[in-house]
Amino acid sequence: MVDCLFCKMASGQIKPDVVYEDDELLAFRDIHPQAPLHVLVIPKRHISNLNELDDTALGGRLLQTAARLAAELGYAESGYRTVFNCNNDGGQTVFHLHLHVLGGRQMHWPPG
Ligand code: D5M
Repeated sequence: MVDCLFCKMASGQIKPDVVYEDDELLAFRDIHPQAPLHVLVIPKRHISNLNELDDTALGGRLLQTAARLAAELGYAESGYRTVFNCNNDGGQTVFHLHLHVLGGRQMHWPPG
């Protein structure tokens, strides 16, 4: 999608701080980290948000990649949180599907 920030990252036009990449997925550090670990895992193909995710295998790979990265970066045992924000009430600001992976501090419930 022409004007999508995360599509530009997926195509290499904009270079984020990448922690993982394969043919289908990209993971990079959030520019405004909300925790010591704050990584976003995205599909390279444009999907606006969770409402538009029609590929269960891709959804599974997003989740597995988040868990694997959290483990590789040292947060499996202490714990971490994964979040998909969807649309206005969900707090979504970038309309390209992304899975937040947050760790390194105590998370709270309910979330803000
Ligand atoms: O989360 C969108 C997230 O995207 C938010 O946590 C900031 C992050 N973001 C925005 N611009 C960039 C760049 N350029 N690099 C890395 N991270 C970025 P949402 O769930 O839509 O509120």
